Amino acid sequence: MMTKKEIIAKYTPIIRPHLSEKRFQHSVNVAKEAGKLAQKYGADVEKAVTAGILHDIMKDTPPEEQLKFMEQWGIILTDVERNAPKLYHAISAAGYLQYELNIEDPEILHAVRYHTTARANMTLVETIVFLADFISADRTYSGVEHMREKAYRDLYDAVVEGLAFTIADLASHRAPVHPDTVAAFNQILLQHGSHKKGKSL
Ligand code: DGI
Ligand code: FE
Ligand code: FE
Repeated sequence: MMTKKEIIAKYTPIIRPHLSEKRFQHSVNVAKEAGKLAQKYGADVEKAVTAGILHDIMKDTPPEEQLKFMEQWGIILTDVERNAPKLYHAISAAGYLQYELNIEDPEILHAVRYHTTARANMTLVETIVFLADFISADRTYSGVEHMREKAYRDLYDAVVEGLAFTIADLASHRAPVHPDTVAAFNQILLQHGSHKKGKSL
């Protein structure tokens, strides 16, 4: 068993050279938030904190460099992914964990891989890392306090709200929405019954 502090201390020298000061602090904040959410919801705290500290390790790496790494590792992108450089960092980070850090745990790898798009039927750890990225201490968007409160009241309600925001924001900018994002939204709505609160369309 490692404590949250020990996990953050272990991975700090690994992520630090890859990241700006701001992005480094964000990563630490997401790790701490993921640990808190994991405790609240009875998820594996070590996996949540590990995925949290590592989730954005490739965020400050130029997209072309990320593409080269992904090619080396045999990672094939879909058309939507190839045309959205902002999506590269989650996919290339999962590759970095697997092939450079030799992390084998599929739940940690998936939590990193799907932290931006989400996907249908996420595990509790994946769900928690996705949400921790939305509500970490450095987030300042309007409504963040409401999201933080919701995250500790109803995990899936908060995830649906986050996904709805992301989908609406992408649509408003005429940016392609990743199929995994739509699938996550639909699955959680249908499974957790939030659709009953909405208008019947
Ligand atoms: O890396 P962070 O800034 O902490 O957060 P993130 O990994 O959630 O990245 C957010 C960015 O990813 C934001 O600019 C919107 C973009 N994004 C999220 N979901 C999708 C997406 N872009 C496309 N094209 N499609 C998606 O489904
Ligand atoms: Fe990210
Ligand atoms: Fe992030």
